[in-house]
Amino acid sequence: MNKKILTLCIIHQHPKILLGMKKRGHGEGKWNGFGGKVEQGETIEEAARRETKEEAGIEIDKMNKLGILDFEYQDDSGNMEVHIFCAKEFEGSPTESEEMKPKWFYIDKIPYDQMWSDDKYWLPIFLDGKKFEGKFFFNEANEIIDYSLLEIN
Ligand code: 6OG
Repeated sequence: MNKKILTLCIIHQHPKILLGMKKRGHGEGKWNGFGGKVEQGETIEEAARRETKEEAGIEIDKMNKLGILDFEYQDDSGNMEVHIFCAKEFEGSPTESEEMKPKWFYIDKIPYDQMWSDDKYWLPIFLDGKKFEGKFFFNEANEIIDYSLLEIN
């Protein structure tokens, strides 16, 4: 099985989070954090910083890894392990890129109906500042067929 390692970074400045509308590729038309594949020769944290800079034009220094999620597909083709980071501070101002259009959302107005279907399960734990680990199984229509999710102390 060939599992890709990816990052996902959400800026949380209470009571708001910064998300981006994915303009192309995997997840197009969905709001999500910033992130992508870890490249050879970089650490997972370096990849998280690079992707956030590329997609939203902002620089992150301190960040906290809150979650690791496995996404598995029936044919194993798109399986991934996603490392989810929270950052409170950043430099620069969020700027639209070719890939993402950033926007702030109040945490009581998160657009779950325009996000990946797993997000409504783990994002509330993330917003509490808690750590979590989980696995989501998707069918070919990108629907969740099974999942497990654990909060970690
Ligand atoms: P590129 O392939 O564009 O990076 N991603 C997901 N995020 C959530 N919340 N749920 C999913 O459910 C996801 N599948 C992928 C990981 C893709 C970006 O999208 C995230 C990366 O940040 C299936 O380089």
